[in-house]
Amino acid sequence: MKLLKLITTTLFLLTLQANQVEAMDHGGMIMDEKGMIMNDNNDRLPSDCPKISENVDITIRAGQKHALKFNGKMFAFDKQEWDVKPCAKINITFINDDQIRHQLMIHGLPGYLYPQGMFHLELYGQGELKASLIVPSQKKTYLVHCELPQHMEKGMKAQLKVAGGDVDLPSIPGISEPIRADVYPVDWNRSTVALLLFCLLAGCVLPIVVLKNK
Ligand SMILES: [Cu+2]
Repeated sequence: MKLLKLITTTLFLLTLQANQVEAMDHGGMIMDEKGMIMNDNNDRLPSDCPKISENVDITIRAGQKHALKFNGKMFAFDKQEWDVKPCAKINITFINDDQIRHQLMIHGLPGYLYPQGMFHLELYGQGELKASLIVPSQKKTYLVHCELPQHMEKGMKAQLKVAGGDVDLPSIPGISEPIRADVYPVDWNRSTVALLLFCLLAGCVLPIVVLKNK
């Protein structure tokens, strides 16, 4: 009896471990403890594409260090624009250089291939994911972004163009102007003017005092 119990427990534990290691695959979504891939497409052609026109390997890095070149931005991808041929297959390697969660989402794809028109990679911290998509033949610009709160507003926005794209999307760092630029209004009242004059005066006088005392 004891032996039977031991065998059953061992089998149960082994099954549990196997389930934890194996990534979960729910329809178009593959998920494990490091990240998630949604709507990976290696071979299903868009209805307007007789065949794949080209294979493009693209590495996209995400992280705070990529935003350093853009004033006022905090997060970014290492590139803000990609251009591929109609019916291209894009093999994406997504690398997160940060310790925080980032996503790579591409929107506006045909819904019969990509549910909700979306291709989605996500890493909960530093790491790497690989997945592919095949784009239709239409000359179009697709939004690429990270949808975590404030990440797109803080710079994690880019565009994927097919055949040169049909438009430049707004607020792409280094590429296009925002629809509404950030404004930092100053309330010019007596005290702010007085404070400004005081700072100017202090800035002029202090160096003289310091130099004289040397
Ligand atoms: Cu992000």
